[in-house]
Amino acid sequence: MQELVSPINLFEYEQLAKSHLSQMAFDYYSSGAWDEITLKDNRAAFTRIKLRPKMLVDVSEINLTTKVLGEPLQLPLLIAPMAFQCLAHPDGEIATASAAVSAGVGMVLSTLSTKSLEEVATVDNGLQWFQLYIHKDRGLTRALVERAYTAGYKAICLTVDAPVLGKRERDQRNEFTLPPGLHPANLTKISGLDIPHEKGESGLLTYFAQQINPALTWKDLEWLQSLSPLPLVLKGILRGDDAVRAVEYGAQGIVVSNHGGRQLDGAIASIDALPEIIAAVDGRAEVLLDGGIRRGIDILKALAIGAKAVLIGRPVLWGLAVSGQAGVSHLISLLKDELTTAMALSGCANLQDIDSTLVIHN
Ligand code: FNR
Ligand code: LAC
Repeated sequence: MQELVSPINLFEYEQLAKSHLSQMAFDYYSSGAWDEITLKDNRAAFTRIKLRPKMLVDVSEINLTTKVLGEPLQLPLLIAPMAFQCLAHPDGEIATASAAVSAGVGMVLSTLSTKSLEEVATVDNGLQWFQLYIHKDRGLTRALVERAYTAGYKAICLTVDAPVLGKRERDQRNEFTLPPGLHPANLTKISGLDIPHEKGESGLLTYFAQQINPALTWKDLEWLQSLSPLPLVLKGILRGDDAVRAVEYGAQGIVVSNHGGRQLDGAIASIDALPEIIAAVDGRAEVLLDGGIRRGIDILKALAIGAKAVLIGRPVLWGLAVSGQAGVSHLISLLKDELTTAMALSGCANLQDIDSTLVIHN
């Protein structure tokens, strides 16, 4: 097949990225848990939502700027936390953060980044949040939060949908581990923790089983909040009652997410979970969404249902694999263009004009 020289949409980036990645890396990035039902449904659910555009509106100027937890963004977009970005490109999370800062979008850095949180913070403080995995070792967890605060991260984004790692069978088959020279940089230096090579199993799954605290409950949020003054965002909420509890426990943000279909297969598509959560939260926290965002119209639909902004995951890894920072920048500009066009065609000049009357489920 002829190589796509310059991808014109996010799907073409994925196609092109395949040839830049090892099978182990591509499988780790792309896969979902078990039968990948939720992974596919995250996309399919968007196609079930139809738009009801408004006509004869002046859309000569489209304004995409917004604020998330008080920080300005050039468009309602953040880059989702994703582990091990140096598998895609030697610059890894530094390239991603640089692209995010220059486009004026947010970025959430994974606990399991392959560049340290301090290095990534030097790229400067756009809207950078630190994604936390609470380890069994409380001292280690405390140190991570304190380091994130000292380095200037603006929020702690606690992932709550991974008490154990979901079963990604391609990773099991590949005996996923990191190649020589790559490490979870935030952990290796201070505690020597690394991703093992495990016969017949994903090394990441083993890492989770050994290191991540599966006994975490709502009560632990008080302890977490005592570690720093940073606002708390909970990532991985899929029910209205959990969203209400998140607010009661002081979360300022909620990311409606099923971890890109990588945790509980069969879980509801994130966009299908959004209406219940928007109703339950009732404006008391900012609600974001990730999972299956690939087009500007997907962002439009999420905003119409009530999300403040969305996060994109895998496409960023495809951009990184194809051409590092430039690839991520280009990919963000494609989405921005698509959102601009989608808003113009829907009769929305500002994000505030995007309301629930714009969508219908069928
Ligand atoms: C993830 N995700 C994730 N989430 C998290 O909280 N901490 C993490 O370290 C990771 N790591 C990670 C690695 C890879 C390779 C992927 C693809 C995803 C989940 C991520 O933040 C997000 O929820 C989904 O990727 C969003 O779905 P899409 O945009 O990939 O469909
Ligand atoms: C993943 C973990 C690291 O989804 O969140 O691979």
